[in-house]
Amino acid sequence: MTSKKIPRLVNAPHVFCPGCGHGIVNRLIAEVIEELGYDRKTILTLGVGCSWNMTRYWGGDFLQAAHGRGAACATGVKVARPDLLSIAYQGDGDAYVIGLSETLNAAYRNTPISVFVINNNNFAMTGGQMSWTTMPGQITTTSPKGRDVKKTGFPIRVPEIVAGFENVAYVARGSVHSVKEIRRLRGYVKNAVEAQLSGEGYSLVEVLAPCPTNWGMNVESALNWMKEEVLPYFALGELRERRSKNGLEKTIEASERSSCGGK
Ligand SMILES: Cc1ncc(C[n+]2csc(CCOP(=O)(O)OP(=O)(O)O)c2C)c(N)n1
Ligand code: SF4
Repeated sequence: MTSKKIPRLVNAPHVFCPGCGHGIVNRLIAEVIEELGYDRKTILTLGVGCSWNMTRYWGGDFLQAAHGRGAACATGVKVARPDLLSIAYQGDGDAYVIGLSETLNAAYRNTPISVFVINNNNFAMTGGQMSWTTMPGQITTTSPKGRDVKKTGFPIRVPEIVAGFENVAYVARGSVHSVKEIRRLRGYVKNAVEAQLSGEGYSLVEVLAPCPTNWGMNVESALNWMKEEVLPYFALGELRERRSKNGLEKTIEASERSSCGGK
């Protein structure tokens, strides 16, 4: 039997609750960074939320952005040190509610950063408040009778918005609810990082993840709830596939030609 090597970037056991999705995604990101030889050339920008627990065992360089400012800080890192890999790691409350503007602006500019958003359908660290990704009818501490979509709107699908921006390099939504999907997610993480390293531009990978603690469920029922309620609403897959840098340059040239009447 062969044992799998733990990436150098993971230097202690994780500290998330049992059944939490964060640890799995952290591990995949660490594996991909190491595989690509960037474990000493990466700056991780962490959002405010349970993602901050990564600092307890992350063996690489990192900073913490003020709530919602992850994409803005990761942009600053990239501008100052374009030779480094700049990754933002955030929760849905951080990236999609408080920091929606920063998230969309970085994507809209096609800034070459890789953004990973853990969508666990709530603001977890602060005790399970409703987020814009909270499911219809979902009970949270601020929707104790279940989310009423007539009053608060339907869950937001940010990757679908970002995938509509013309020059964005890569957008995908993965999940950690099964081994098969974890394997597929590893490919999405690698694509996102490679899109930055090859100069194609901005990438966003949203990851659907369980938060058994704030959902008030055991691990098994949390995974079942994901399959029954969350996955039918948040479709998995690549929403914007990578194009080669040349392909992107051709798109830009074509749009420049058409905007000046083909002259
Ligand atoms: C500007 C600002 N607003 C609110 C907070 C409080 N706060 C800290 S963590 C957090 C929840 C984060 O939720 P999310 O981004 O979804 O991450 P999760 O904990 O679910 O992984 C909130 C609201 C803060 N620190 N700063
Ligand atoms: S509160 Fe939820 S998101 Fe935070 S560590 Fe626990 S299970 Fe994970």
